[in-house]
Amino acid sequence: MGLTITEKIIKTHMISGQMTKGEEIGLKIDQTLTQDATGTMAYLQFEAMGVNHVKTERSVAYIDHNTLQSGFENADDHRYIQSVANKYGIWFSRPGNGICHQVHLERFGKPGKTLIGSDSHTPTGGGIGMLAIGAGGLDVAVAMGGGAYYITMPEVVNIKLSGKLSPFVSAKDVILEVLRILTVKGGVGKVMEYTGEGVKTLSVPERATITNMGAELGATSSIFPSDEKTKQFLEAQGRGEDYIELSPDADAVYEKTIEINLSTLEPLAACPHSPDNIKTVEELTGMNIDQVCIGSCTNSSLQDMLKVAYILKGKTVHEAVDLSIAPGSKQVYQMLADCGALTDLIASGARILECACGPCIGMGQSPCSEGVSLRTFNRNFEGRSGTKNAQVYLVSPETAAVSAINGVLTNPKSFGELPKIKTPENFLINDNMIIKPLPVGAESVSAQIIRGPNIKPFPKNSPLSDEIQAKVILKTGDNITTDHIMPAGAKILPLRSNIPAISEFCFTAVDEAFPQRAKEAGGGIIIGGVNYGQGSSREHAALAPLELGIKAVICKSFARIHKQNLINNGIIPLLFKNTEDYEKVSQGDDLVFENIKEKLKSGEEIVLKNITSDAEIPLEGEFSERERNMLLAGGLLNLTKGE
Ligand code: MIC
Ligand code: SF4
Repeated sequence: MGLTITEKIIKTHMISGQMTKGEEIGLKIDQTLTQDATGTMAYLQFEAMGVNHVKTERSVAYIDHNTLQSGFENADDHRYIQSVANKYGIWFSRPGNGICHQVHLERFGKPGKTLIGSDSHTPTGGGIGMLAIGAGGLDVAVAMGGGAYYITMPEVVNIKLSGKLSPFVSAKDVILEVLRILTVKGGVGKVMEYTGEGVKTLSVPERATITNMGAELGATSSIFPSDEKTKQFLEAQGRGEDYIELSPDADAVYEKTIEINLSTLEPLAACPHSPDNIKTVEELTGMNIDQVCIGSCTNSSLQDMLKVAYILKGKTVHEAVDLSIAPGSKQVYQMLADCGALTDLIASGARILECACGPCIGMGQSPCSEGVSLRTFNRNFEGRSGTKNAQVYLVSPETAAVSAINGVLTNPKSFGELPKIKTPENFLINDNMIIKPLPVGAESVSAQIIRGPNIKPFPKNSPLSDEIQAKVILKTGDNITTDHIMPAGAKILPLRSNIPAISEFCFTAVDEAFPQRAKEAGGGIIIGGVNYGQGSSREHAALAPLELGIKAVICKSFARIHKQNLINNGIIPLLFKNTEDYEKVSQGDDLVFENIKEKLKSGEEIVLKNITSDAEIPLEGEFSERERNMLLAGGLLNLTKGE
């Protein structure tokens, strides 16, 4: 039987398990990446593992999220990460060099390799034919130490592209169409593999826009073949030797096939507050807008920026609109300057931001009250922009730029002509902002780690007790995101390496009193609905609840990375066996799990007793043996250290 691209990469990297759908498999990881908002924790955990040098082919630490330095905290974190990187063999991409996924694609990504990153948009690397997966910081730390990364053998979905995008319709519209079809839950447990004649019409950066936002489907990853276009891109990046050809076998078997004809797509928008709430731009045309933001790891390539510059050339941003633009990397920024396109952006009145995540993670540019913001980003969760009642629409760079001039949401097709912007023959290569680490040796062993006062040890769990008795501290609805659990933004992000301090903000987006209530009760249990923990990979959404004494989360279904983060930290993620039993538990109820330790060990059914209502509720735990052992030990670090 023929293999898909995903299966081919898995096959050459599998350390344990069977390639049978639903089985746990262990993968050898070739490359890792971290960013600064999750990196400090990942490196503190790496240090705790006592390994003296990374064992991967390439590990890179990026500084791109916490770049607003309104106090010492973020700058201290950057110093800490730089010193760890230097000592342990990790390449360091300095602040100003760009967004991790964009830079990784340009300078390090290699077809056929595995990459895990402590950021949910790591699958951007699938645009260049890598099997790239978002993971928790602890998983990345383990992979840096040479350990396997475990996933459930995914189902592979074939997204077969035909035709060719019309002018003003872009890669962003392709992934918005996929989100319309599959929704934010549609990718769970799956890898989206793009095939078909239409693939050849898309450049690597366009492919990367699509694989990037595959994260919003809840997918394990998304991947494109490695072909002539990949070769051209790598050659233009001066890395022709990294090219290998990679395509599915002619008789590869897919779980299902979704056909999309690129020629028939129209400009689309994801409406508030979910990336799958899709309408055509035409339907929304004429809507007043207050702000436009262009950039983020989804849409900040040179190609995207050149299209925007072409549209803005000789125009002025509408007086009702505030436009900001953040190029994705120093390479993109400098090339825009060299060809004069930056002048067009500046002249139009756009506010040029540094090459970083910026507004995407609420680091500045929060919209006005009830403001309508068009963003080329990938997430429009409520409050993520920093303004709770803002209305964020996700659109393509073309739609964003044309609308910024008109002051209302506009179908970009009305603009007129747009020349086809090709990948340049040679990108400008200057890696002067990437620091090579010390080679392993006496110097690296004695190198000092710089730890500022904001860097506090991470919370540690203890081995599981025989019985858990606790209160329901919070009951939530469906689709709770990690932005709800652990909000980001300029005020909270500087506390990413200080768990006691950041936990004061845990769940405050949903319920201001949560941290206090949890502390007063000495911890407790959370009840959730469907797709609990979707969105970001932030481990803080498990570490802060751990700090507040949360023992278990019971819900209807979990998002993949968050479930893993809970297990890694010894918080038990359980499912209602019958989803209607969700109704039998209320906030404030007293619950007990008798013999939980024995039951987890033996795999016997876990029954929850609701003391308050006297109900008995059967639960399910979907765990591999390795995961059971982690939960019994109180988390992955305890298990690794044999505690
Ligand atoms: C995000 O887009 O939400 C982030 C910030 O990049 C996160 C990581 C984080 O919370 O630090 C992600 O997507 O994993
Ligand atoms: Fe940064 Fe936004 Fe991309 Fe997350 S989604 S990595 S915050 S640009």
